[in-house]
This record gives sequence, structure tokens and C-alpha cells, in this order.
Amino acid sequence: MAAINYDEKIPNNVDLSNNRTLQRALEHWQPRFLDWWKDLGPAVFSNNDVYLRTATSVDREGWATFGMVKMPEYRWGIFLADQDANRTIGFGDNIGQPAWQVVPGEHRSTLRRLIVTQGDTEPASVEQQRALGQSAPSLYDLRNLFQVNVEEGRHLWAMVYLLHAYFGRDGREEAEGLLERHSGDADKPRILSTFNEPINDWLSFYMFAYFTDRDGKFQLKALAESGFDPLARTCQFMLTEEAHHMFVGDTGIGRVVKRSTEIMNELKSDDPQKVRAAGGIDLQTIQKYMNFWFSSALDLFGSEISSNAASYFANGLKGRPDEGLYDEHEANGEYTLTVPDGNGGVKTESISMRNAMNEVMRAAYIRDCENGVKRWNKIIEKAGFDFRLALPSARFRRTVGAWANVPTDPAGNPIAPEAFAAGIQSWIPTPDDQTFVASVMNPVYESGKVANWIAPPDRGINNMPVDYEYVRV
Ligand code: BYC
Repeated sequence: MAAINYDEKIPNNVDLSNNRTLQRALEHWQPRFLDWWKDLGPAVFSNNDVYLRTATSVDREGWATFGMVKMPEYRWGIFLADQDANRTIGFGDNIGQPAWQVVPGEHRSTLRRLIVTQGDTEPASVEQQRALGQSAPSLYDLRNLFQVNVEEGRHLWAMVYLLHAYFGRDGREEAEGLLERHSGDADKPRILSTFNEPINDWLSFYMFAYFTDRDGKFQLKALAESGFDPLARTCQFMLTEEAHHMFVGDTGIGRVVKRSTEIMNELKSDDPQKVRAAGGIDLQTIQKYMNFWFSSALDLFGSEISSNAASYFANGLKGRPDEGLYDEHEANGEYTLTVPDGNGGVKTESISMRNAMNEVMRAAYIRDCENGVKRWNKIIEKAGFDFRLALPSARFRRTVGAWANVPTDPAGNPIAPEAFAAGIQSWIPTPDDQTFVASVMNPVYESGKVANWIAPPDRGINNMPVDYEYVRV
């Protein structure tokens, strides 16, 4: 296993000290990154001690250490999973050929584009979450937010390393661009739609960590199959960190649901207005937030029918998540889709499996999303209420792909534009809903205490108690 060298300015396991040119280029980028972090990273507590984990090994067992760190002093490093010298390309037309250790000329611009798109999301999410520290429901949650933020920063480093190490001058320019585009910026927005949506409250943050980070999981799994070996190894290690981000979303939503049902039981009522009056977030509002963030995340998979996706697969650049679990790796079959028929109805269409790669991934993602919904519904059921949360249809409120701008209800039935305009008020958060949710987000910065609208966590981080002072305020 390649050891991580922590004595260097940039911790790494890529033998950076033996590549002076690359080391200098990255050391040149480092202060720009820190300036960006200062300007657009967490707005508060930026110089407080936070109980953070830092990657210190790429070993599956014990890869991280925990300790008090001030975020600007976090050791953002470059870590790739260990190399398998015999690795071959596992899918597509180049199957069985040795994985590439350098970028094949004919795939250079495509690979660069994929890496830039992936890299762009990482700082975007930090920007989106910048203000949340001002309204954290507990020190435990505040710490989790910051953990997610520093690790997204590290994932940016991972992509910047690839750009600098393998794409020469244009790679360096793209690395600069990753700090120049900003979430929601009118002139230079982030590349993918969801990453320009504001995240102004913690319910949105948990939804984002559950649904949007889960897109990250699937995209990283697909890139971890890449025939371009340094990209595959980079993504393999990023996935190790990603699991905690989804845990934050999953348990966060679960705790909001739990608290809402507690309030409903205290009130002996499931009236959403009464839940709100008691300072809780009603289940109907949670459903609306889910409708918003889930539908937004579905767009991140791209079009149902995509020749881009087909050529990524054919050329061995991007596989299917967990490609090894498939019993064939050429995807020469057919895939049946339902698409709008152009007359307000639906028709089925058979397309080549390779063209349907985005849809194959989206379908796997939706199945994975269902697991959390089942867990949250168990909480509601156990509390004795009939309400059930449900994912909206994959056709609902899409802005990318076959269903883009086709009005449907949350169940996916095509409806008239007027019916959509009227219904959307009750399907996704209105400005009033957002104002209400923001109104309960009063910060709680006392160890062991938690805001009224969310239940406390079941356990602390890294076996520490729940009432540990996770951020020294
Ligand atoms: N918004 O052929 P199509 C994460 C563009 S999240 C705006 O369907 P393709 C994270 C598309 O780029 C994971 N534009 O697309 C989570 C293309 O443009 P060009 C991020 C969009 O190429 C939380 C055009 O439409 N990683 O890590 O098959 C916190 C034609 O589309 C959108 C990746 O996404 C959109 N939603 O697939 C932190 C992996 N969708 O090239 C981090 C890398 C599509 O014609 N990216 N377009 O100018 C990819 O694999 C692919 O680019 C996509 C799109 C899956 C995104």
C-alpha cells in the first residue's frame, strides 16, 4: 500500500515529492483553494475547533483519525486507492485490455469533461451550504455539516490532482475554473442544475445529503469502473468518505420525522397546522421538500436516451455502478422506456441498452432511495399514524431528458399545464413553507441540547457521547 506522506504541504499517497513540476503546480493552486474556502466556505465557526475525521490511510480498516481541527487547517490531501498492476478494462468495446495509466489521446477531452463535471459539484455543495452554520440544531449536526464540507473540499482536490497530473495546461486552466464558477452565480454558475439551488435550511441540507450525495455515490461508482485507472482509484477512495454524507441525510430526515410524530402524539392530532404551531415540521412539508430535492437529483443522471452515455460505456470511460455484479459487460441488449407521446399521453420505446445507460443508473438510484423512505415510514407507523412518505414519479418536475418540461402530477400522470401550475403549490415547498421552515431554525450551540423541530441523534460520532462538545463554540 502507498503510504500517505503527511510531512508535505499537500498530504498525498501519489509520491508527489518525486514530481517537482506537478508538486509546484499544485502548491500554486493551494493558496487559491484556501482563499476560495475563506470567501465561500463555512461563514461561521471558521476558526473554531471542530471534531473532524481526516483521511490518513487508504486502508479499508482504520483509514481515518479523529481530532479537533480548525477548518482552514484541515489537511486536504490527495489519496488514491491502491493500484492493481494487472487491472484490465471491465466493460465496453475495450474489455480485457490493460487499464490506461495515461490518458488515451482520443478520449482526452471526454475524460476531462467528466472530471470537470464531477469536480465542479464538490465546491458547489460547500458554497450552497455556506450559511447553514448559523442555524444548526445542535453541535453534533454542526460538526457533521463541517465534516461534509471539508470532505467535499478534499474531493475537489482529488479532481484537481487528476486535471493537473494528466491534462497538462488545459487541465490547469480547468482547475482554475473550478474556483471561478460559483453556485447560483448569474454569469458563471455551476455546471449541473441542482448545484445552483440554494440550501438555506437544514431540512434542505438533509434532503441534499440524502438525495444529491446519493447521485454522487452512483456517479462515483460508475467512474470507479473507468478504464482510466487514476480516475477509478481516485473515485474508489472518495466513496469511502461519501457513506457518512448519506448517513447524515438519512438520519437527519429520520430525526425530523421522529420529532414531528412525537409532537403529533403530544398534541393527539395529525393536523399539520397544529404541528407547525408547536414548532415542529409537519410531514406534509417534509414530503414537499422530498419532492423538490428528489426530482432535482433525478436530472443529474442526464437524458434517458444519451449517445454521450453510450460512448462513455463503449469506450471504457464510465461503467455501470457495480459493473462486476452484471453477468455481461457489453450491454448489447435493449431497454424499454416510457416516454411522452407528444399528445399528452405516454408511449413505450425500445432503445439500445448503451443509449439507456443514464436511465439504468437512475433506476438503480431510485431503488436505493426507496430504502430511506421505508425507514422513515416505519417511524411514522410505529408512532401510530397513517401518513406515508413516498418518492414522486421519475417523470415529475423534470428539466432534463425525455420528461423535461412535461407537466405531470407527482404520480407521473401527464396533466394540463394549468393543472400543473395550480398543483405545484401543494407539491413542492412554497415561499411560505420555506419561511416557516426557516422560522424554526433557531441555532442550538449548547452541548447535548437539540432544537425542538428535530429528535436527538441515537449515538455520537466515533463512539463519543451525544453531548460531546463537537464544535468548541
Ligand atoms: N444540469 O447526454 P446527456 C456529486 C448536460 S454528484 C445541467 O443526457 P450525459 C456530489 C450534459 O452535461 C455527481 N446540464 O448527458 C453530490 C450534456 O452537456 P454537453 C456528479 C446537464 O453526458 C453532492 C448535455 O446536457 N458527478 O458528486 O449523458 C455533493 C446532454 O446531456 C444536466 C457526475 O455527474 C443537468 N442536470 O450525462 C457533492 C459525473 N444533465 O456535454 C458532490 C460526471 C445533463 O452536451 N458527469 N446535462 O455540453 C457525467 O457523467 C455526465 O456529465 C452527466 C450527464 C451524468 C452529468
